[in-house]
Amino acid sequence: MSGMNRRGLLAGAGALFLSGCGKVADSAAGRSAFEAAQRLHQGAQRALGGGGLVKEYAPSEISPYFRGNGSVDPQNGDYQAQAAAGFTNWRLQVGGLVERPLSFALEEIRRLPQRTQITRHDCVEGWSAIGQWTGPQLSVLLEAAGLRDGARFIVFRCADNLNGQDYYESVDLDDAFHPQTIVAHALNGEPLPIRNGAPLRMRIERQLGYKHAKYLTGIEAVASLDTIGEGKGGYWEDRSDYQWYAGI
Ligand SMILES: Nc1nc2c(c(=O)[nH]1)N[C@H]1C(S)=C(S)[C@@H](COP(=O)(O)O)O[C@H]1N2
Ligand SMILES: [Mo]
Repeated sequence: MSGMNRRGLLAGAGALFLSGCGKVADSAAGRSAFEAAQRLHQGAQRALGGGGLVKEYAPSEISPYFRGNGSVDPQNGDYQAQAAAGFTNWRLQVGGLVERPLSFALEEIRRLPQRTQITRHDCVEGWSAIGQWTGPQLSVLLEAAGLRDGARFIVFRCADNLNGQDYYESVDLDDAFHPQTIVAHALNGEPLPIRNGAPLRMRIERQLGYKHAKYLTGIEAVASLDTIGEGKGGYWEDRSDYQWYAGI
């Protein structure tokens, strides 16, 4: 099966599990069937070669405008002051179950080995956009910090507060170490616009849009997601039917 067909097949499977999820997930039985289906989807994607790269596009295919969604101009905390200062004081903390907790300034993030990729972002709300993203691979940061035994998930902390709750997300180590999982500081060759997550945001290219945490302040290795947020691994996972494994 070609990469394209495989991806098309999986996108179809993902859409199946995502569409109408409100109804299916209403009953307890429906929910457990739904969760079993999700595990099947994850297993199927991994069995088909989940380590493969998603499609990358040509510069001519870049969307003229990459819209913002969810938080687009955080008003909480000191975000506005940080933005006014050109994010010169922004820090990205890497901690949790690591050998060496680290703290990066933006300049340090820009000096790490970089990856640039042109990919399509798919939001579960039904829109897509193609953009070129640049930043270090998350694996570079995780290897610098050194994961400790027992680390199984990577949690992303964000500066924005959406409807009164801090946005956060998480992935397993398979997605964390995937070559196209990067900490992006640039979109289409320019520093990230505020609406798209300035000054740092995750790109997790095998996953739906809500997994791509914007306004990134922290990366935390954990053994379990049970005590993070409401325990389902992400802002939307905690308060909607959006699934933690949002593979496309
Ligand atoms: N911190 C944070 N990250 C976030 C969101 C958000 O509201 N806050 N929205 C998510 C959703 S649903 C999508 S589709 C993408 C949108 O990215 P964009 O604003 O660059 O289009 O960011 C995701 N990451
Ligand atoms: Mo989204």
